Amino acid sequence: MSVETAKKIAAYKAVDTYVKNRHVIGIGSGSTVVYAVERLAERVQNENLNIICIPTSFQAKQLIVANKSRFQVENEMHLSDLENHPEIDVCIDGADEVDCHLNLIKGGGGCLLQEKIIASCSKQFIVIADYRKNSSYLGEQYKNGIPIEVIPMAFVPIKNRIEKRFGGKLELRMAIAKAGPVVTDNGNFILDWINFKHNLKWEDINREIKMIPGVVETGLFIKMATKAYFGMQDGSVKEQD
Ligand code: DER
Repeated sequence: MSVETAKKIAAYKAVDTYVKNRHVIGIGSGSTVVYAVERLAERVQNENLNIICIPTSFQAKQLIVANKSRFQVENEMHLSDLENHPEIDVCIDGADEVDCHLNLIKGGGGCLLQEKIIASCSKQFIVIADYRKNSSYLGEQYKNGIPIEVIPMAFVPIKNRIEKRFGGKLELRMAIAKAGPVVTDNGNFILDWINFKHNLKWEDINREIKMIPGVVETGLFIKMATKAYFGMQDGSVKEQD
C-alpha cells in the first residue's frame, strides 16, 4: 500500500461518513486533504449535493476552485468564509502526527493558524492521515518539530524564552523556493520546536506558550479532534476517537 493510497482511503472514508447535503465544511490544508476535496466534489456531482466550503489556506482555496471546475459543480459546491458561515458542521484536515489521546501536531504545511480557527468553529473536526502519522505520543515519529507561528519582529526572544523554559531547540523555518524565511498566509514567521521532551503536559504547555507576547498560534491541537482516520499499509482504515 503506497502512502498516497493510504491518504486517499482515509480521506474518502471521512468524506463518505461525515459529509451531508447542505453542510458547511471546513477544508484543511496539505496533501491528504487533496483527496478529500476530490471526493467531496465527486459526491456533489453524483449525489446532487449542495455544500459550502470554508478554506483554511490559500492552498485550500485553490483546491476548492479547481475541483468545482473539474467536476463541473460550480453552483453546488460554494466557496465561502467565516464571515458568512461562522458555524461549521464538519472540518476535515490532515495532521503531522496524532497521539493516543487524539492530540495533534499540525502546521507542517505552515497553515496552522487558520486551520486551528476553522477547527475551533466546527461542530466536528475529523483528521485524515496515512499510517505514518499514527503515534503513541507526540514526537515519536514526527521529527520536524512543533510549529509555532510568531510575529516576525519577535522570533528571537520567543525562541530564547521557549528554549530556556522547556528545552529543545527552535529553528526559524526557511523557504525553499524563495530566499529567506517562510512567510505564512497571515504574514508571520514559523519557528519549529525540535528535540522537545516527550510525554509533556501539552495542554499546559500550549497555554503557556500562547501567552508569550508575539506568539500567534501553536501547532499543538489539544483536545480538539473528534475522530481520526488512518489509511493503513494493509489497505484498511483505522479509526481513533
Ligand atoms: O500543515 C498542516 O497542518 C497540514 O494539515 C499537515 O499537517 C498535513 O499535511 P499532509 O496531509 O500533507 O501530510
